[in-house]
Amino acid sequence: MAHPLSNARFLLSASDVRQLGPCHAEVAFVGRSNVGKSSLLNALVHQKALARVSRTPGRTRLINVFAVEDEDRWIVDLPGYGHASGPKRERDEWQGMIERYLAKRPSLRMVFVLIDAEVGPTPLDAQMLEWLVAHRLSAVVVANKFDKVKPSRRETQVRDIAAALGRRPEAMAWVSAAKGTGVPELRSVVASLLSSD
Ligand SMILES: Nc1nc2c(ncn2[C@@H]2O[C@H](COP(=O)(O)OP(=O)(O)OP(=O)(O)O)[C@@H](O)[C@H]2O)c(=O)[nH]1
Ligand SMILES: [Mg+2]
Repeated sequence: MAHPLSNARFLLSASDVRQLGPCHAEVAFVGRSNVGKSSLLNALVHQKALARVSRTPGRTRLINVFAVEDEDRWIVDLPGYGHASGPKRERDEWQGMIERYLAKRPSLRMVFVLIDAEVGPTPLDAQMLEWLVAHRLSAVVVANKFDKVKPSRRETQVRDIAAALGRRPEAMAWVSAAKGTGVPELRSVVASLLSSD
């Protein structure tokens, strides 16, 4: 068998959930702008530039859909929330776009909520997690940029972040999209979510 998630390809971009047809299974990546959603997605699918990576926060402005294995098994890269720049009306539009997508996809099996492992969860991250719980959606917290946490601080940081979110550290993913730490484990989780019936 080929490596899991090795044949991902771009399927379409949408500005509204209503533009998406049905699919069999999908998982989505959400998180603050610049937290590394696109980078992590590229790392997970073994491609350098499938999802666009940017130094400019707020770059991914559309719902980007990638197919893995079959046409109807999707990984969805969502626009980042909480960037400071841009008109408020535009920011509200993106927030609405994300929430409508999350609320309207019965095939959505898991939402991966990325947080910055160095910064820790922001109020907006906590709000997103509460929103997901209120809407009965399954979510896994993925702490990315773990490479930026000094090795001597990692243990404390893991404990503090998990405590702040009221989650068990083992139930979270601790990864570095840049260095590849934790990526194979997360890849297996994503692959099994998408491949089951
Ligand atoms: N050190 C480090 N940098 C990272 C990591 N992951 C992403 N980055 C960097 O963080 C910046 C933002 O990455 P993106 O993948 O574009 O972030 P995003 O969440 O998709 O951003 P938006 O699309 O704007 O919401 C880029 O400069 C990446 O190179 C990581 O694990 N470690
Ligand atoms: Mg992005």
